[in-house]
Amino acid sequence: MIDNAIGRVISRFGAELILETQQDGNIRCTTRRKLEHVACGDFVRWQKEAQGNASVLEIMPRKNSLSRPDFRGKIRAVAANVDLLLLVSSWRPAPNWEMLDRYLVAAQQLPADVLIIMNKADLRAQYATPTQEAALAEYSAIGYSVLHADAGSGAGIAEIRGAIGDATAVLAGQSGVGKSSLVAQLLPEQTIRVGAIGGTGEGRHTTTVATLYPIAEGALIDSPGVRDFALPPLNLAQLHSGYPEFARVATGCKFNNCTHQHEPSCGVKAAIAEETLPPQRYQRYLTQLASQTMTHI
Ligand SMILES: Nc1nc2c(ncn2[C@@H]2O[C@H](COP(=O)(O)OP(=O)(O)O)[C@@H](O)[C@H]2O)c(=O)[nH]1
Ligand SMILES: [Mg+2]
Ligand SMILES: [Zn+2]
Repeated sequence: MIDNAIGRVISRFGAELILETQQDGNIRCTTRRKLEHVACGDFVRWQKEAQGNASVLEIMPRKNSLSRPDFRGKIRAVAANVDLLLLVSSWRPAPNWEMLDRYLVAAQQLPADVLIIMNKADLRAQYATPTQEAALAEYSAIGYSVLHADAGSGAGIAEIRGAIGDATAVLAGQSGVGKSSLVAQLLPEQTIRVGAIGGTGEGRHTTTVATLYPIAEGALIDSPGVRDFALPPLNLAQLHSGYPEFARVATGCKFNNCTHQHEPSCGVKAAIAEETLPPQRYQRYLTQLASQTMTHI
């Protein structure tokens, strides 16, 4: 009997994929050809084999994919067909705003919607510094949605579930901020591996493979923690797409390829001087600009 259908990649172990299928539930599936690039969230065409095995025939075209370097430094897609990035930070480990900014640029490139989640709300009073509070307030002022959550008490969980709706959402953020703990709250029927907290307040890398969990009408992807998230080389317009607060004032720049750094008659620098733009974001933008190998300006 030959059955031919579309399934979605839930996770991958070497050459073996776990697929979510309509008619057979979750199945193990081998890849015939080398499907090097298949990622969690991909849709694939699969087929039943004579011995009751199943194999993948092809990867369907993707809407988009979120990529980052693996432990060998090789750029890999970790999630495909992404609608929403859940960007998780916490008060301990301390927020890494540079990384959050890079994820916001990446979200524009996908494109995907964004929800900024500040987890470990229970540690806010104890650990949040005035500078960190000001940095966080900048994101809301720009117009990003910021949600305070506590994976311990369950605060914010209903809001996160509501934000996911029927979307495919990916949890992203430093290791130890509580991504897997949020998954455990969102999907209490699943067994989720949560990192033991170390002396540094940072969880251990216990999430070893990217996994897609069905949630209500949508899907939620948890992936192994990363130390950092690097952007691919971008052009200036692509980089600027991650700084929507510049757009309004950049109309005052003399040059339309203004980098808002050293140019005369720069609307962004003027707004910074007048304190009408968020200053911490601008300072980090300059760092990001300097670290980017501009493919073209
Ligand atoms: N105090 C506090 N600890 C949390 C919270 N969420 C997660 N943790 C702890 O933080 C550590 C890392 O959690 P984990 O979910 O593995 O983080 P991940 O690396 O982002 O997946 C674990 O010890 C969790 O128990 C929270 O809201 N409050
Ligand atoms: Mg994890
Ligand atoms: Zn400018």
